[in-house]
Amino acid sequence: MIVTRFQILIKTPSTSYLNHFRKMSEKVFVYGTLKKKEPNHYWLTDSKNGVSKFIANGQTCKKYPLIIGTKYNIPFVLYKPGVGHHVQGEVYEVDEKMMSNLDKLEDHPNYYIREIDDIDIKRPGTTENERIKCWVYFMKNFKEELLFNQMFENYSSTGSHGLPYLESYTESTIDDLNDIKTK
Ligand code: PCA
Repeated sequence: MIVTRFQILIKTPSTSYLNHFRKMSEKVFVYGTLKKKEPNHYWLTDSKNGVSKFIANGQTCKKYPLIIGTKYNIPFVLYKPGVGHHVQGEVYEVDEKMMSNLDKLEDHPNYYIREIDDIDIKRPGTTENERIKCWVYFMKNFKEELLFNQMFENYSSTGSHGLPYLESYTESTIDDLNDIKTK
């Protein structure tokens, strides 16, 4: 039997190669310490955690309160649509492994709750706006008093607010949860 170059080409993609693309299906919008130049960005770029690919800068379609809270100066988007600003952030495409490692970092679903929301993006090199669905880490069941905190549009740990993220923060304790959550 004669095997042509064409036959070799169409046979080439291995199953793992195809799976790689199939699994890069999750899009996540990050607005806090996971953004470029912020203290947890390394988590997204460490290949031990999985695969991630930057897609575009974006902003939430709805307004939300983005605040900095707790003694660790952690950024949260409070689940209170219509209050605050269209929060600025970055969209990444991630594989399942990275998604589950991000969930570990964010302690979903104990601390943050990951939900799908509408994000408006402009892909690099284009001028058109596009509305896409992305996962977002929200703070739900939060204490109402958090709404008195300053609300930001664009988070930076080193902003003029003077509330740098405390990197020694690793796991939320029950006390930390009680600081911000009602249940
Ligand atoms: N990390 C997640 C949620 C808040 C945070 O610090 C993020 O960057 O989107």
